[in-house]
Amino acid sequence: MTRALLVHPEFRTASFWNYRATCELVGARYPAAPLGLCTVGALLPQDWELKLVDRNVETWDESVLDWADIVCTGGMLPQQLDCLDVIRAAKKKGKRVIVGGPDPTSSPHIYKEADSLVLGEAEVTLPKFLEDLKAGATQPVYVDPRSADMGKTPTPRFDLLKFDLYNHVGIQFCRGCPFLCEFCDIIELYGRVPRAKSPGQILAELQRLYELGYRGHVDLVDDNFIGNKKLVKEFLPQLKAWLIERDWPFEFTTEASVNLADDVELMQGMREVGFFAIFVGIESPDEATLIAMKKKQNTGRSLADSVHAIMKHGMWVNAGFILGCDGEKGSVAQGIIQCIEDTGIPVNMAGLMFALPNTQLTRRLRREGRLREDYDVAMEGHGDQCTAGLNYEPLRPRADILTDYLTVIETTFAPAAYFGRVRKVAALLDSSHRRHKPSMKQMWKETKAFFKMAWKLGMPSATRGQFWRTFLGTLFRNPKSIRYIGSLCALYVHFGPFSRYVAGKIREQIAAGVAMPRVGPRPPSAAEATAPDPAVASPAN
Ligand code: B12
Ligand code: SF4
Repeated sequence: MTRALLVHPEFRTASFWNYRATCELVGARYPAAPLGLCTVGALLPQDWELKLVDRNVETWDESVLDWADIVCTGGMLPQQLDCLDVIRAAKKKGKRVIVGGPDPTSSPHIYKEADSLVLGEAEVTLPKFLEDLKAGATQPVYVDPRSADMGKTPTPRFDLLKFDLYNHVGIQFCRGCPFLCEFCDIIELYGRVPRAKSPGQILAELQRLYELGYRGHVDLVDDNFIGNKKLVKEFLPQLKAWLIERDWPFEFTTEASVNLADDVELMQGMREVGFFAIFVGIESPDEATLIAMKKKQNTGRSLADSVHAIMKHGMWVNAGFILGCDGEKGSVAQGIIQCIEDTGIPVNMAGLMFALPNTQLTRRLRREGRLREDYDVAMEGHGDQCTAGLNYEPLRPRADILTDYLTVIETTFAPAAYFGRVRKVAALLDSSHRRHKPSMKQMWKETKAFFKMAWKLGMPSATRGQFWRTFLGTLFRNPKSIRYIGSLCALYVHFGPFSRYVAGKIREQIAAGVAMPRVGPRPPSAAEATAPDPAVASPAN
């Protein structure tokens, strides 16, 4: 019997979504479970013996490699350094290593120490690798231009997870997005025609989680959950019936484009099944900038009205903002700060533009000679788009963009500003319909978390007044929303120190005044060179 070790590399550096300090309040060690590797686990021969080690949540003992015949690893860009360490450790022990996932797919040249790169969607490329493995003749690289038929994706091997170590688990309804944002790698990796699993498949996945004893927060990790509204509208009533039969074991979050606010039926449907938060890419309040980044779906609307409409349907909104885009004509700080205030979004992931490998933006910057030579190489101490952005020569002076960013971070994450926005959410968030009842175990976890949070936020003078005003105010005025407002407060245990860390790093960058080296000699990788332009290759549905 073949023994396969699935290793989820560590996110080593501080980053916006690495909110471990908040997870620790509820006894978890990392926000999200590794859904990609659970899916790979389900695609490997089921008579193989599998073990999953997530380096974000467990202590690594290299001897675990001795057990394995084959090591499967991979992930996203912030996991690159750790992934390379895993590959080297496994190779040192003479193990066969296969690598996959979004970063190896977009930057395969970085991972060539592995025996085989099984790129793209494993549903498409893994079968050929397994066939070759059986025949004793594996190749160094497996690529396939076809997209996976989501109707055939198996239920991920959730049984490999230790649920208590995570804040939530993910499931995936669809891949791909119909829009055309210039900086986005989703449409290159997964195409512009959203491909969805059938309602039956998703319900089978939820059933599996249910049988394994998991309860609570499930994140639908779709790039854009409403990419195909028709499919979602067909699915939601079936999900509701399933939840009723099992007395509402789960509640949900997801990512969606802001045009969700235009569809009351859809928001109503999501509210009825217990969605409580969604992430929306706002990017910029400035229409010219949005048009320059090809994010036209965000133009011609009041962003504040759209966000408030979603909140009134029981879902708080987290949002992304980007600074440093080519379309910016001057300082953008005040516009973004005003937008964040008007929309009342507490968790705004304001970041610097980052040219991800395998995007229209990256190709354009390369053509224009503005891309940094090592733009796709993760470096020790570099984080995400908050501290390692602008990996190219921007049009506006770099120092101006960094100063704008510093102003946005310091203003919007100051305790009074953050908690003020949480209070706005508390005033708008309608929780009258909620049916999910946390289990006794969850309630006990949340009670303990409250005391830890009260210690961390309710005692220090910097946050004391804001925290108690927000928490107690909600308890009196909108008690049904208290769990959710409590979560937003708890996130500040991470975002408070993280925003100060980012501000410090940006100050250092401004002081150093470093201009990034101009484009180097590296030609585009095979994946970059052959990537079809999404605008041409896959028309939106
Ligand atoms: C959910 C999600 C998150 C979550 C949780 C992720 C986690 N588990 O920790 C959060 C919010 C934390 C997150 C954060 C970030 N994310 Co993210 N995230 C996603 C998202 C939307 C879904 C991931 C997922 O579960 N997919 C479903 C599974 C089934 O797909 P998969 O993991 O890709 O696995 C498939 C294949 O890749 C392959 N595969 C995967 N692993 C392996 C291994 C082997 C051996 C093989 C053979 C195959 C294989 O097989 C699987 C089945 O086909 C993806 C986009 C996407 N559509 O995937 C972005 C994505 C992975 N994130 C990305 C990025 C950039 C980030 C951030 C850096 C910035 C950001 N967007 O906020 C941060 C950094 C996080 C950190 N801690 O530092 C990029 C990665 C680009 C790259 N080149 O690496 C993606 C592709 C999209 C994007 N632009 O945001 N993310
Ligand atoms: S809306 Fe834009 S950024 Fe979001 S997934 Fe679609 S194309 Fe990418």
